[in-house]
Amino acid sequence: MDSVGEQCERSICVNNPYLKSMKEDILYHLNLDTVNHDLPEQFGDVKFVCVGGSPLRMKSFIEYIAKELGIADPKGEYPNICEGTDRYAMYKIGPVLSVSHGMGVPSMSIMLHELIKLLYHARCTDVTIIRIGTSGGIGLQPGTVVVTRQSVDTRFRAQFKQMVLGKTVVRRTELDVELAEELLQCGKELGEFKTVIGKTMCTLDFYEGQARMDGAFCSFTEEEKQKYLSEAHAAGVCNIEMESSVFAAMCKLSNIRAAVVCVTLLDRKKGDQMTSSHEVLHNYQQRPQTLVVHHIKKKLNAF
Ligand code: R2B
Ligand code: URA
Repeated sequence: MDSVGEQCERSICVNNPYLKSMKEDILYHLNLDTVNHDLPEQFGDVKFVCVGGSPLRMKSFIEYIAKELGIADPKGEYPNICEGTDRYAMYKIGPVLSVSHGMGVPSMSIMLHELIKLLYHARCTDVTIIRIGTSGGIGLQPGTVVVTRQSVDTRFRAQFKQMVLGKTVVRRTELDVELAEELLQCGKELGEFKTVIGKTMCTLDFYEGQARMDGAFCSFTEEEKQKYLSEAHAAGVCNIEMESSVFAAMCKLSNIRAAVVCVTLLDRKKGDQMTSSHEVLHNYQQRPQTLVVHHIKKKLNAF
């Protein structure tokens, strides 16, 4: 069955009637295409995709999960599948794909268009995709891991606005409830750090856009900042980052079970700058990986 534009239960939905008639599809920013690569052969067994901002972090993630699943490469070699482009990095081990997405909504969006088509061309089924990342917390102890229930915009609405032909298209940003609860449960089982579930606010900027007063410009007072963060907190926002909205919206459109798991690096009510040591920050960044690896191991053992 061809799933272009059709409702599909277990497979990847792409909703683009023009894809069908293309002789070749070039996934430009991933340096892959449908003519020179056998995508079903190379990627058909993918069940879990983990995405995160930094290429280095996504390389260390694949090394870590390979070890945990007992399928580590004896030579410790994990080639970057997207070698030849420095836009994104991609690694694969068994059913797990690890992909970097850069910083911000546009970078995530470009990567996701091509990743979703890649999974579609590869005829993958039952795929789960999880963003592992960092964030600023609101009223949480730094190092707390937040599983996102819903990504919200800067007015705390569960929506993502995409401009198409100069018009605003509004898309929903809820994430998979069951998967979020399962990940929360994994946090409890591990018992190594605090894990909570809540709303995540997605912004277009790290500085003024996240009510920071330490950017090159600042157009508001400390009092106004605190008022805004308190409003966000009252609306159920636990943390702030920069990609979850488009991630949630696009995964929902393509029928992929999706989750966002971000560690909080600081409490934004208490400050703006990253004052923790490099070591502490590194330890925090490991936490979403630990949680997600635990989840994947549980799922694979259940098969
Ligand atoms: C979290 O961290 C990055 C900014 O430092 C951004 O990609 C995000 O969402
Ligand atoms: N990433 C963000 O987007 N904001 C923070 O405060 C920390 C990490």
